[in-house]
Amino acid sequence: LEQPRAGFCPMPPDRAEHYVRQGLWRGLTFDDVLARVVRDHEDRVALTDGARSLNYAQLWEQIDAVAENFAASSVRPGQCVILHLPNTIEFYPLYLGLLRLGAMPLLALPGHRETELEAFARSTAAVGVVTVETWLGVAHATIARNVADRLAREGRTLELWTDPAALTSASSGQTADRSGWGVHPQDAAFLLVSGGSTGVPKLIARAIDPYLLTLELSDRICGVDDSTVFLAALPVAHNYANSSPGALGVLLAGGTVVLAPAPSPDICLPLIERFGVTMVALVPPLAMIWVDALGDRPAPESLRTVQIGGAKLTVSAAERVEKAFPGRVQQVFGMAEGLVCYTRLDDDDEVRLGTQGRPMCSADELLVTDSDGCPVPQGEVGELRTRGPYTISGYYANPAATAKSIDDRGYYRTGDLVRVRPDGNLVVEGRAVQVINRAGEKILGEEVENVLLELDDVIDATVTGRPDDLTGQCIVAFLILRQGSALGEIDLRRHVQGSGLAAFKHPDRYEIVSAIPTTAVGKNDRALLSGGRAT
Ligand code: J2J
Repeated sequence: LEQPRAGFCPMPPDRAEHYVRQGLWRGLTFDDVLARVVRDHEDRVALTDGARSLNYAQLWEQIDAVAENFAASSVRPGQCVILHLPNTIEFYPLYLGLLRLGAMPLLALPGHRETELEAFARSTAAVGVVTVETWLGVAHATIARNVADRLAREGRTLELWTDPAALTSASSGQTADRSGWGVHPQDAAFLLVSGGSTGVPKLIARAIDPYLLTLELSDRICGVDDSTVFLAALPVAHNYANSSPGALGVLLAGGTVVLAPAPSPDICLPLIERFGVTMVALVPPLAMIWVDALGDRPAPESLRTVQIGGAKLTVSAAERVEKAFPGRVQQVFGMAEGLVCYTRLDDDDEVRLGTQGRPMCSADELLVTDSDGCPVPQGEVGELRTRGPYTISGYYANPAATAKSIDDRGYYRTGDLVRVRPDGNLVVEGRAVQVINRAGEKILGEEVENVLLELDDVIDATVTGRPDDLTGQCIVAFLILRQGSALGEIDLRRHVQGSGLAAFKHPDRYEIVSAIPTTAVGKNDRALLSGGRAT
């Protein structure tokens, strides 16, 4: 890829024009919006990790330093830089600084490992990776270093920046001519990782016009303003914690973002008390862990909104969360590809606890179809397809995935099975495509199977999700071994650990079996193995 932005699938021109005419796409940059916030709230804390804080004036300066420092190290507008970062205080200066320059940041998840990073670097022709030396005991820099070494053997350079703070420190000079900086508001600005359905995650390019729309609508629907204090418990590199409304939505409204190093209640509950956090975004299993950890203790009084999304929340779980916290539960059904649905803060209890809400924008178009794409009768379960002012028209540099996921009318096939109630609220009923959803992390069984099948003794492998109280679904590997094989669970674990596969994709359990049930066409029957209903 000589021109990394060429992998972007733009909105068809007639629809783009329509969204501009409707005033949904406004041609602004994040900087335009942030500049206003900085003017009004210079001294207000924008970001804190508990130890260090940045006020809005400092945030603005650091964004500039990042843009200058990357320009000085010859990163050019249009080139991709991978951000492989946990919730550090440098995350937003780096992300927004690369955008100011017009370079294309790729938001890799902290849980990604060599397999993912290498694939990302290859498909984007990334020029470098920003990472940290270590985080919570994991040698992150080694991951990027190993990828860089492998690419180097092919004569490709992947630069490593392992000290984020050095990149946010003031640069020596100011570029006199910034005329080539920035990106057209309808062109690819940054890359997200799909939660969806192929082996190595697909990449999603997002443009500023549509993304700003999601942030502004999310802020309005979630009541975010300059008094909001948001706890980022989940990785902000994920679309949910970044944009629904997430840390970025809160920053663009002049609120305060508290970055948690890990989502556990022993870390997060004290941060909520200390900073008077008003809003938090969780995935269902995490919400249950928090509820358990609270026990009979009262939850922090400041918490007004507890968002839950990323995976299905059962009604009983929703009731338990609502009882444990003083604030209200808000369900969020979203995807990095675009569409986000919310229950509204003033919906009655039955809607808030029993549905996944409704689209955030009146221009979102939804279809519920059978497998041929024909609409099912109103109220029945079918596959959700959607298009609209902030849903992608295709995956990044991946025509095969685009052909599979975008139908001939431009609708994105979500792979989710839903029904739409007469009041317009959606209920998610399952997946049309089998993806394991472990605590909100999406794993395709085939990817893990391929790793297990590298072992000579493994004849067949099927990896599925199985219902689990803690994680929603745990990952179970069913294996058929060669006769007389002495391979045991320890060997399998060691192999997976050494494979470079992200840790969150490692099976929780291994079951050695003599046969794997198959479907009518002879494929291993994942649905049956997962103990779930066939989809
Ligand atoms: C059931 N399934 C859900 C929900 C997502 C906001 C919130 C979440 C994401 C996200 C996001 C669900 N109930 N409430 O990007 O901005 C499953 C669906 C969906 C897939 C998308 C956001 N909320 N899901 O989770 O790209 O299967 O985004 O298609 O990681 O998660 O995953 P992802």
